[in-house]
Amino acid sequence: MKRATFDQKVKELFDDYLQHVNRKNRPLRSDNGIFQRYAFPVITREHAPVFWKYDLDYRTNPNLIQRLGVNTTFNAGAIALNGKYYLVVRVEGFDVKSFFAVAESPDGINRFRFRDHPIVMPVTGDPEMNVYDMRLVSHEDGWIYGTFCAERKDLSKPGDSSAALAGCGIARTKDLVNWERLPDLKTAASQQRNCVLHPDFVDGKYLFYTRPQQGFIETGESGIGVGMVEDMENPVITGKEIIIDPRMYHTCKEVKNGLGPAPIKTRYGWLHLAHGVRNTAAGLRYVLYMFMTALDNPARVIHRPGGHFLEPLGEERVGDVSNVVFSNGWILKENGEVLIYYASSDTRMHVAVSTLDKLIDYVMNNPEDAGRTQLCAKQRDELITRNIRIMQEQYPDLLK
Ligand code: BGC
Ligand code: BMA
Repeated sequence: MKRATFDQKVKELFDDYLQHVNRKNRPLRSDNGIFQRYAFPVITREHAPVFWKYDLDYRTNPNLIQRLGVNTTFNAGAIALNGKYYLVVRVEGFDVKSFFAVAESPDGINRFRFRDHPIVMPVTGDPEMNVYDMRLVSHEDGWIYGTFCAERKDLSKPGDSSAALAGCGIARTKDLVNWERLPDLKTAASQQRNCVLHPDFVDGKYLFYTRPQQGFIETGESGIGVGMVEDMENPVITGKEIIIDPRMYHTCKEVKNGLGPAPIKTRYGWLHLAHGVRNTAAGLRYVLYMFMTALDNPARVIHRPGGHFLEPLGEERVGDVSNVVFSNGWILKENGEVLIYYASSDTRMHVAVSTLDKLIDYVMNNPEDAGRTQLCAKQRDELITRNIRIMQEQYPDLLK
């Protein structure tokens, strides 16, 4: 390529990038009264800066070839700091290694831009193969903690190139720039994924939501658990983890579940967002669901609306790992709005916007799963009967 063409192409790459990150998003009409989806994802791989992928030196890359591809940008932790909105995104290269990178937006919906440099996360004495799915929490102790999955090869099974061990990595920061790595969480279970730190001290201790599992993929008789840690510099769950939200036959969490972001405190209880997984002929299907735990005991579930909260729809259904929505970040704004960040199909980030009031109403007043088909049909039939009476009395025209 001639030098002039090279320069022109570089300029085009930067123009395309800017056009992409500056595209204004717009809300879609809500179809459930609970949240609004948005027309476009908030972060895609096109948000990765040009200089993360290309070698821009004409001498070493005269064909302007992409040297280090970015495959996906998904499963982001979220936090608001000093009036700005931050996502710590799981960025996966073509090499199938993920790393974390901070993206900043002025309003939490538009113009998310990655900082120039990704996080080069410090390692423990046993460096992991991969890290992913960070939960960010601003803890009462003054630190911002990131808990994430740290995955290593399972060396006890040398013949199996897929054998791996998942554990909970922990790092803390004040500014999302400098990260201090702490030892990985120690628990009785051989593997852990989806570990989340509760924002407040509970009886002077750190409370972790966990998801103990028997194998790398198989969770065993598990679910969302809770365990206590005394010292974050020696994070050991002593005693048994209690399962507070078990997976359950014939529900959206039949094969697996795990907590999403750290819960939000409300007047009525702790609001939780989680993912549930069902196995189907087309593979695993991931949806989001919600529940609430007691203010005086975050391990006691007090409300569990039946069914899922958000499912992969339309284009969201297709991607690197299709039929998946996953959330590990949300932000409560001062005006009571809640920005729910979710990734679709392990590929890109979206936002759904709700309010604390609507989420509380949803969690406290939507009915629980009635338990089996006949009772579910009856539950719906009762709603229909009540509605027909209301329609006869108040909207007779609608009955025609
Ligand atoms: C992947 C995760 C996935 C996990 C279990 C990991 O190697 O990076 O995205 O959730 O395997 O399938
Ligand atoms: C899980 C998660 C995510 C991912 C999902 C679907 O086990 O930890 O990383 O979104 O699988 O592939």
